[in-house]
Parts: sequence; structure tokens; C-alpha cells
Amino acid sequence: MWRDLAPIGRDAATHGYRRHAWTGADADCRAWFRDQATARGLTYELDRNGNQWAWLGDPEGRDAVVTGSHLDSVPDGGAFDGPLGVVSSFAALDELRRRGAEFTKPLAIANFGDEEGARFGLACVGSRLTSGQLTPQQAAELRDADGVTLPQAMERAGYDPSRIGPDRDRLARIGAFVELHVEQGRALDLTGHSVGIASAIWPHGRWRFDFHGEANHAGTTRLADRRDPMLTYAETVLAARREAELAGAVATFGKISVEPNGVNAIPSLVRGWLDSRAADQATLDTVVAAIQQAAKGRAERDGVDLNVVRESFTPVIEFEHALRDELNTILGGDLPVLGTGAGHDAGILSGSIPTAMLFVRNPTGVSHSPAEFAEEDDCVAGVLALADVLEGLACG
Ligand code: HGY
Ligand code: MN
Ligand code: MN
Repeated sequence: MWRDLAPIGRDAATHGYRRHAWTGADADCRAWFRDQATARGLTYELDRNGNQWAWLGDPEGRDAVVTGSHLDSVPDGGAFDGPLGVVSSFAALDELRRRGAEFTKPLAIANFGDEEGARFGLACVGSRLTSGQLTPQQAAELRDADGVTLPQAMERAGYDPSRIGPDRDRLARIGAFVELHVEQGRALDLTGHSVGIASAIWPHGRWRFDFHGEANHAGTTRLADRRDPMLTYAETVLAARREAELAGAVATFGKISVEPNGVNAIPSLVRGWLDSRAADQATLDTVVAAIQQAAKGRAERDGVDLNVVRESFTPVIEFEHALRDELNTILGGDLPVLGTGAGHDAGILSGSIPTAMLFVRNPTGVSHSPAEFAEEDDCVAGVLALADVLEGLACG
């Protein structure tokens, strides 16, 4: 399975992945998912929001146990973030069939669409639409860099965007969702465990900073006469690092767009996207406010107009304790329980259904990079742990 999926959307030069929502690479990943489902005799389903489901047992049954993750990636992302959870779900089902497990509840493997928000800027679109945290009206306002809206992209990919919307009946039939994911950090590596259990997800969000300056000639405009938004942007990036360090939080400007983006032209507009996360809401609010304040102060000095828009936000997620502890009991009771700064569909859905996460050791902690890696032994340990959990939840 891993080898079949690996070439899809991989950049020949960087070996990073570009599996962005509703593109050709996404369509190929989805075809792979459907093939894996039908090859196992599972009932394949595409829901109104473009999420994929592979059912063992009655899709309309109650108290279903669901596992899975996402197949889309960040720009030049790694091979494991998302796909490890989906491949491990199919492998765990194969293992349970080898064990002759008797399922007493419906089981489903899911691929949630557009988890990374790489194309439209909002994380976890498929699970947010399903849980009603993103309305069809809001989805229609999401645009990619070429101005294509989410519904237009869905339609061009052959999906009927008029169907998108909350799927409460589907969620009401689910008793538990367990997502296996490569750890995006080194906590497990430091504890010497292959597998861990998630406790919480930090509150995190994405803010777009628009710095409006004045286009002019790079060679003939006196420094004193400039309204250069790149200066304001640069000071804001440095302020973000300062404020995050002071608060024990994280802040990243990883994406920028410059207009007109000419070597010999002072920019008219610089757009910078801030990703900031902290262990609690108050700290996150303090950090983002301080960064905005620093940007405002510098903008005044530079004669630049500043506009800030919050594009994506996820409040702190505390995974349900009962399910978290049930997983630990099933797995022997001594697994590390760790928080994370990374967002996941299991976090988004935790407001609607009981959810839990298993993390698989990432020896370098690197993620959102072609260098993302996990040892095969640890991945197999993850599959066996997921099989034990699914057996404990759906076969007893
Ligand atoms: O950004 C995140 O935390 C996740 O990878 N979508
Ligand atoms: Mn990710
Ligand atoms: Mn992920």
C-alpha cells in the first residue's frame, strides 16, 4: 500500500508532496483510497463534503467505530503526515481479519478532505463542513491563489458542491473516531516508546497580515520618500519571534506574497501569513495581540497601512478522557500521553463525537518537510496498536 501511494503528488526534485485539495494529485490519492476499500470488499462511500469512507458492516448502523486520517499535504510536505494514518487503518483491518476478529459494531476507515488547508488557507475543511464548523456560505468565500473558490474547485474535480453542509446524522451514528498520526515532534523519541496517546491539541490559528505601501522605483526613490511595506513585514516577523519566545509559544511567518514582486520595484503590497500556537488561549491571545501591536507601530513609522484578517482558528482541544484512558488500558496502560501543537481532524470532530489519537514515533520530530520520517518497526507497532484498539472498541 505504502509503495503504491508514495509516487502520487511527489516532487521529482525535492521528493516532497504537493497533494492539494481538489487537484489531480488529490484525485489520484482518492482513487487509491477507493481501490483499497473495494479490494477489501468494504462499502465505499463519498459523503456530501467529499470525505471518503470505507465501511465494514452497515454504514447506517449505530455506534460505529471510525479510524483513518487525511491524504492531502502541505506544499512540499512529508510522506507520513496523514497517509500513515490511512495506510495503518487498512493494515490494521487486515490484521484483525487475520486474527479472525468478530465485529459487533460497524467499522469505517475515513479519508477527510483538505485537512492541511494548503490551497484555500483553512485547515480541516472536510471535517469542519461535516461538523458544521464551516458553513456552505463560508466555504463559498474560500479562494485559492488563482481566485478559484472551493465550490468551483470541487465542481471542476467532479463533485457537486451544492450538497456540502453539516452531516449530523452521519456523526450521530459514530461512537468513536480514533486517528493514528505520525508524531510531529520528538516526545516519543525522548521516552523510547514507539506509540503514544494524545492528551490535547494547543489552540492555534492563521492570521493574514496585509501591508499596503507605495510602489516606486528601487533606484531613484530617496529612502526618506519611501513607503516600503517590506520593512514593516520584516519588523513584524522579528517581533513574532520575540513575542513567542517571551511567552513560551510558537509563531511562524511561513508564507508571503509580494506585489508586484519585482527586483527593482518597491512593493505596493506585502502579504504575510502568521501561524501561531500556544498551550492555552490566553497566551495565544497575548502573543498575537503583541505581534499586531508591533506591526501597527512599525506601519505608522513606515507610512504603511496595515490590515489583519484571522483566516483559520482552532480552540484548545482536550481529547475525551474516557476514550483516551480506554485506549491506554487496551494498550497495556503505560503509554506516554502527550499534547501536541499540530491540528487534526480528530480535534475538529471532538466537539461532535468522542475522538482519540495514537501517535507513532518520529525519530527526528521533523514534519511538513520532505525529511519527515518514521522507522518501519515503529509504523508496524502503530498498526498493531491500532488493531488492538479497534478490536477492543468494535469487537467485544
Ligand atoms: O497545521 C497543522 O497543525 C496540521 O498539520 N494541519
Ligand atoms: Mn500536517
Ligand atoms: Mn496531519
